[in-house]
Amino acid sequence: MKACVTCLVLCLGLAGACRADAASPDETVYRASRAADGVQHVRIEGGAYFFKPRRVIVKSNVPVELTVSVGRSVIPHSLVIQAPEAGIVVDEDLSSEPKRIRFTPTAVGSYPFYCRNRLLFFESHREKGMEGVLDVVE
Ligand SMILES: [Cu+2]
Repeated sequence: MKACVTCLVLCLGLAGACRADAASPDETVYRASRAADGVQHVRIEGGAYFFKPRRVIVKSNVPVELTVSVGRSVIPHSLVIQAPEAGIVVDEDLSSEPKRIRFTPTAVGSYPFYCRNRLLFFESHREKGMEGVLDVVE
């Protein structure tokens, strides 16, 4: 009986680890589509130290509206996308109040988005995992 309990705990632990490694696609990837208003609406939530989803796929030459917020916390966060070649330059401080950010991607490619914040000499939030990828597709 004891062996079974140990085994069960071990199995659950392994399952949990697997899930954390390869979270369900729905949570990590968001493929935007054009809404009735002609805009691709994307919701991104952030926190210490993540963005969800981590990968966002949008169509080129269709307006995008990101609605970005972070959980209530004393740690300040931001969202940066530096892709002027694709018409995307974002550098915004975030709060629990959702912030709307609009742009129209003009070039296909994979562009990183991340939090630029860092506390003193510690790792940046980006290094701690607060980053993701914006994929602009045809
Ligand atoms: Cu941050």
